[in-house]
Amino acid sequence: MMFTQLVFAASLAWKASAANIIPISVGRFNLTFTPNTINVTQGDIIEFRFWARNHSVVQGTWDEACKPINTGGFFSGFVPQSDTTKPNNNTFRVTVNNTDPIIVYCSQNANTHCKNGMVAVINPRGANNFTTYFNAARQVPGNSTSPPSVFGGVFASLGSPAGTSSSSTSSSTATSTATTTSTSTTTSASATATNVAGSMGASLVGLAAAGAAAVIFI
Ligand SMILES: [Cu+2]
Repeated sequence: MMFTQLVFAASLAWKASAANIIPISVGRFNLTFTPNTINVTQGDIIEFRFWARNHSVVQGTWDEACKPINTGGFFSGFVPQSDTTKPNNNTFRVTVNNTDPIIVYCSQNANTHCKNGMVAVINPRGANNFTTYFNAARQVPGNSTSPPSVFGGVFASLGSPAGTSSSSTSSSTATSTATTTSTSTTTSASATATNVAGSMGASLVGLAAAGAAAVIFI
């Protein structure tokens, strides 16, 4: 009896802590996010799945289209994928810390993905919606901007449970110290477990950028 109760309590605790993982496909259908508008609740995890070509996800600002938000946010780096039949196994997960509208754009400048409409809005509100940002992005004169390094999310294998992160991105052991560097404030991205993976991803991205940017997947 005691044991049963214990198990029951444990399973409840597990359920309470399990976050929803909500997928967004990046570049599955040409230069788009699918879906490009989505409502999520605080604590949900957005899982960006990278399809063919070489895309990224950046949190944008309403002030200037195709530019990163000044405070907080996230950047996945570029995640190339050559297989056109499935997404890269390495997904980028961002925990939503509040219900404010969150802009997402792809910062790939070959074929100016952001300007060409590769944008999305999470939790739109009023005029802060997909159409507003899409139209603003169309007016951008040139390239979009990528933050200098990966941050604000974790890389995790497709299908892995919430709370896990991929160890395949790097063999780096720089863990605890990196966690405290940017505790994001207002916006959206989780800054808890994130920066560890952020620094791991950065090295991955460095490789990817060097190898792939000049080559094919755009
Ligand atoms: Cu893109």
